[in-house]
Amino acid sequence: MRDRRFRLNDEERRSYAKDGFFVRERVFGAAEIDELRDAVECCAVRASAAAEAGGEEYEIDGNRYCEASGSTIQFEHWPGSGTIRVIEPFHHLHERIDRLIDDPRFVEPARDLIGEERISLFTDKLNLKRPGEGSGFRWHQDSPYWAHFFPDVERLPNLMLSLDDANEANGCLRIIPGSHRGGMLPGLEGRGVLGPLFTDPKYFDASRQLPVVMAAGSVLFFGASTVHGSEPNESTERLRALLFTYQPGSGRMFKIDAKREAGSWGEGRAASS
Ligand SMILES: O=C(O)CCC(=O)C(=O)O
Repeated sequence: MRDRRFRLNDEERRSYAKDGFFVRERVFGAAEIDELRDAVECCAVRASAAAEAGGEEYEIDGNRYCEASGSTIQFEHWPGSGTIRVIEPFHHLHERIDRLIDDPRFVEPARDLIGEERISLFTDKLNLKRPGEGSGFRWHQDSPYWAHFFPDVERLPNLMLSLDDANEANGCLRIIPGSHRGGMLPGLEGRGVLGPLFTDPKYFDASRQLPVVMAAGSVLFFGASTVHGSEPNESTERLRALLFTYQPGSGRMFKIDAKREAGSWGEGRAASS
């Protein structure tokens, strides 16, 4: 049964088609956000412990990564840093986060964006930007990372829940409105392994960038080809966000060899493929 309260309205549909994104303010209340903050901090502790216990360590373009506890853990870029920047996926590290995948505030708009009743999780990420050390992220689209695995990239909407007030000082996400309309854009050539996956600034207009300033509990919806990036967190405040990317039907997850249907608690849980 669909929960009609959370379905897309006409203006949201128009914004997503025209600009490649829209925001719903304060979808989650303060008490829930507190609970989710505790859950994500618990995920970070668990991921750190798993990495220290002996994950598979490697570097890409000088940045430290570790495969541990079923996640790719990316550390801050400073030499020797043990501070986690990104965990992908992370939903399996805490029951509260796993349950959130089925929340109608995510599932209902995601169904509308995908245009299908039956949807599943494609991937999920925890982005952590700690005060004074959270690094920025260069301009990129998500579609080039995913296209080899799931070519119908325009049907992979990102839903990003901000767990803290996001503003320019703490390095909120920045978006180039309308940049998705050119589809997958050329990447930067000859700049390391990740270079081709960062979007070549010749192909979009960086002067049109918008900082996505939003209150804790708000959700940003943006497409896989919407060019986005961020500046470092130079403030004294944390910035934490969780992202769920959904896909049509019952597909295999991007980084886990299993399927996780969404919106049908009990039937849809991590059934092995
Ligand atoms: O964490 C950020 O500031 C940017 C994250 C991002 O661009 C992404 O998750 O694709």
